[in-house]
Amino acid sequence: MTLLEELKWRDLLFDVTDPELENVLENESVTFYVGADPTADSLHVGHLISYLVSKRLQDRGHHPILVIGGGTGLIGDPSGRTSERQLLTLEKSLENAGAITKQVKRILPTAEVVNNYDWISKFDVISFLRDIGKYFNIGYMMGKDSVKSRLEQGISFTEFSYQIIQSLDFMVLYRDKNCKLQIGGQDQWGNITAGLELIRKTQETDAKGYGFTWPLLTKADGSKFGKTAGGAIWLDKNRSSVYEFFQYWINTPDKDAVSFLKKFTFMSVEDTKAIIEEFEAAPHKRLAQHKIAEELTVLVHGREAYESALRISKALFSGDIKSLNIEEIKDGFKDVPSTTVTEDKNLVDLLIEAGLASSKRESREFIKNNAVSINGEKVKDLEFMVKKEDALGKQFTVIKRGKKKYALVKH
Ligand code: 545
Repeated sequence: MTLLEELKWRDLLFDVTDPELENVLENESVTFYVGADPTADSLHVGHLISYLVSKRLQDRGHHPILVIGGGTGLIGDPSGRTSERQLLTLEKSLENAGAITKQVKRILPTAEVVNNYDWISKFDVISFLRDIGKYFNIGYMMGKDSVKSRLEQGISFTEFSYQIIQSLDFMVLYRDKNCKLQIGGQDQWGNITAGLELIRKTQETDAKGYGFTWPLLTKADGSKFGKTAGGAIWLDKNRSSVYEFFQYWINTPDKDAVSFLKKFTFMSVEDTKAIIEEFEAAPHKRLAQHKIAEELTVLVHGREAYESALRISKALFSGDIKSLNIEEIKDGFKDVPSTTVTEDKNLVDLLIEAGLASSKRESREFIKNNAVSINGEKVKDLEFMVKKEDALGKQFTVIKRGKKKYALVKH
């Protein structure tokens, strides 16, 4: 299977600028690039795809350049957006760029990472308009989806000019690093092709660059990829804990599992097909979801963090809370109802306070029926006191009611 055939099979190929690219990628080692604008101080799972596709190319012997858009981020890409962006300050753009650089280096440790602020900021307005602007036709620029779709609503000259700046990047990388290929999501097609035009017009006559895009990520039920009720799933573990990240993939609906398995894991096509077969024969075992969660968590957060997330999820399932350390308890119980107590408390009252029972009578019923455990141990004593001195790390008491209702008591 050629690289492009494989991407196609994985549903990672939306469009290619030139069919010849397929042979080029089979016969040469190609330097390519993908860009990301530092609009936030962390990537979220929706941005992962750029680096996963880059990894696939790298694994086949091509050389990635990861462009962090410290410069373009100051302008604002109108692609795929229905309204004007809020401008980032220079400080914020560069600070975010630094944070994102660290993240992408962890995913692709051997890739070259550059910040386009380094060259874009050196342009003066006269050279920009004379040496670059002269190659851009207004009609051509207005024909781009990103601009056309915004004409009614309004688009500033700033965002209108974005395609020129991204084109300039491609030209600079082509000229200075022999970078022949730019990749990106479907929404980047206009920017990528504008860059190819600029290369064709400014570089020597046989100059030739390529581009390809992948389709926008979707979910079978139409909900937004990468988002939960609690918001986006970030790659920064201080924003989304490793356990949340892991859990996001574990919770992949069966309907999306095959598609995610193909897009997000690095097993060979053959092995992936075998997993798909096993998954489809017994979807309740969630083999596909586990593979996705394992590979992505290890890739983004490392093996140890993955093992910890797995331990949390097993402990929550089995009720063996004592096997967790304090950090794992914080992560694992972040989203369960919690209550803070300043003194030792009777369990009957605490069940109500923690939202696990609606009356004292109900509390007692649960306890009598053997349905309540404290830190993983069943409690049958109606007089049971929940004490700080018995709390895990003297900080937390985990109450479980029935098979899977949890509450966290903070002392
Ligand atoms: C900048 C300079 C270049 C080449 C590309 C760029 C970035 C590009 C762009 N890309 C998107 C993006 O989102 C914000 C990331 C938050 C940290 O705006 N002009 O930067 C997305 N990109 C990944 C995919 C995308 C795209 O990062 O290409 O399609 C989403 O899947 O929207 O020289």
